[in-house]
Amino acid sequence: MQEVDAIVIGAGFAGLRALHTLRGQGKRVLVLEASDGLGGVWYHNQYPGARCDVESYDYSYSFSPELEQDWRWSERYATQPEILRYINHVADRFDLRKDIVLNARMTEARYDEQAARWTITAEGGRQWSAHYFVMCVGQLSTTKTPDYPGQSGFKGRIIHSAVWPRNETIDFTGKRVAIIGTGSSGMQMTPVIARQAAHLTVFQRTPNFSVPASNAPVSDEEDRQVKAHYRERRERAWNSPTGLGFAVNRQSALEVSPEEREKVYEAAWHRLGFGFALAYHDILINAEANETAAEFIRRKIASVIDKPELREKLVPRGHHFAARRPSVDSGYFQAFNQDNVELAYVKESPIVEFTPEGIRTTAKLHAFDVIIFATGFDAFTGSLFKPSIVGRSGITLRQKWEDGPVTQLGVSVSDFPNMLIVVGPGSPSLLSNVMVSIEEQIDWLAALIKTMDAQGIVEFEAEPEAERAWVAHVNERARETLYLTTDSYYNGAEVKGKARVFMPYSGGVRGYRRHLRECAEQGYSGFALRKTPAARAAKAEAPQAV
Ligand code: N01
Repeated sequence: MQEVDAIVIGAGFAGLRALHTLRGQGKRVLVLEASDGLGGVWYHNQYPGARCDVESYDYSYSFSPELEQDWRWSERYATQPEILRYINHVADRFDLRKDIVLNARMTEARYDEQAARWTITAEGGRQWSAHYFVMCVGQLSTTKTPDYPGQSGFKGRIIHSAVWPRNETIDFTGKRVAIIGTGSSGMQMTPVIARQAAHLTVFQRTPNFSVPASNAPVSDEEDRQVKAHYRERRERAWNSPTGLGFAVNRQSALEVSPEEREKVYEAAWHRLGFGFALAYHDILINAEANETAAEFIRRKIASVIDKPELREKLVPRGHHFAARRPSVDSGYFQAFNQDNVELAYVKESPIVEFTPEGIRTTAKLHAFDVIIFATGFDAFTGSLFKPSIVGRSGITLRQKWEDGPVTQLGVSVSDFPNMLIVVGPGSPSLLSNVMVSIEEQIDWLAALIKTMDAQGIVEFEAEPEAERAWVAHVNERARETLYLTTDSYYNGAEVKGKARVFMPYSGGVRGYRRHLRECAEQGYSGFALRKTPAARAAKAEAPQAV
């Protein structure tokens, strides 16, 4: 069995950063990646129209000023192929590939309490032993696919947006296509496929809020400007609520005149994308303030939809703006003005079954050649529960989190020493520019490991009392927001039977950063740091049999 200092699971943005950083500290690191390529979600989500909804300059690594200066983003919001090129460039530039094992799906991680080491097993039985175990598996990588009666009998092709066929260009020309789901994936795909397909039917269950991307090519002058002030931009992102690089309006939406508000919203609509939710500081915490934004967006959406009967169905109602993840689109609503695009509103006419020809709803039979599930993910915990992660005394992570995730600072779990979860539950993760959160947590882990090395510590472990306090804090911050007012993947509603708890930390990137810093400054408060593994110490102290 190969022995290393750290095993990292997943070769997406987080895994590559963990490898580079820990290796830079002299550690022997190995990344195990289940698939045959680098990039994580950006490798798998190759659906037409896939692009990031955080600006390219912010959705990129900050650890290397040379990389920042050399890489030239071509668009404000990078497409999936461009992001994948960036990831591969980073892998080559920092010579990461030699420490990445592809096609190695971890099936089990088991903690050896006496040795304070993890044994990692991959499919096929290959094993590794590591002192540190770092889970970088993403929050949106375990797909969710409905199972309708007759589904397997459909004669055409079924594809999930997040497991898009690679090495194949799917041509929708002349095809009758269905998209089920209107989250970010469905909304991004719709206008692109609508331009190709003979007929496109979008199955909508919940109309989603969306703000236009206002995407554009990056000019040389813009590129020069950003690069001349990149540090300041990063500082702004690190000290912002969500890790986006623009200043946040500290005013309340309710303390300004309707005319002034309209002006602010109008400007945000054309420029901020996802950041529209920060046009006023109380949009996410005050229902009345939120309604001013929601009403503006509804008006904007309605204004681009030609058919009045469609307008009624597509305009989002019934939940607060951004209480569920809104989308950032490029012509989603306008696509419904095309004659070849149809809306099937499944709340009015539910899907009854799949037939060999297509989908039968309570209203009619729709015939299709291709059906695309854009139905999302088992978020946050899906990929953490897939393998068996076995901690102290044989307890699995799934058992430990039966009633919902419990963490210290969103990075560590008691009974699972020397394990770190990157951008998992209890951290800003999906409520932040995830790149900021990834780098933050990995730098924090790297500093912890440095301290451990310097002090001869072999085992770190979250303290249960600190975990209880952190979970209480996460819940308290969530209660201050509007996130709990509706069902979403933020609170476990996306999968039947899943623990219904609020998953991410809504206290903001800046606030979270302060917690991590204070923890380190206080000698890693809330963590036990041990020079002898707890189990070995307990054994030594136990009375000897005579
Ligand atoms: O998934 P989702 P996604 N019948 O869970 C519907 C990130 N992302 O892949 O809302 C009919 O958001 C479901 O309906 P409802 C981003 O964080 C980022 O689109 O549950 N419909 C919903 O409409 C995003 O939030 C980018 O009622 C069914 C949709 O499927 C996250 O990934 C791009 C159904 C699922 O929406 C997930 O996005 C893409 C059923 N049985 C994704 N089951 C960018 O950076 C589910 N639905 C731009």
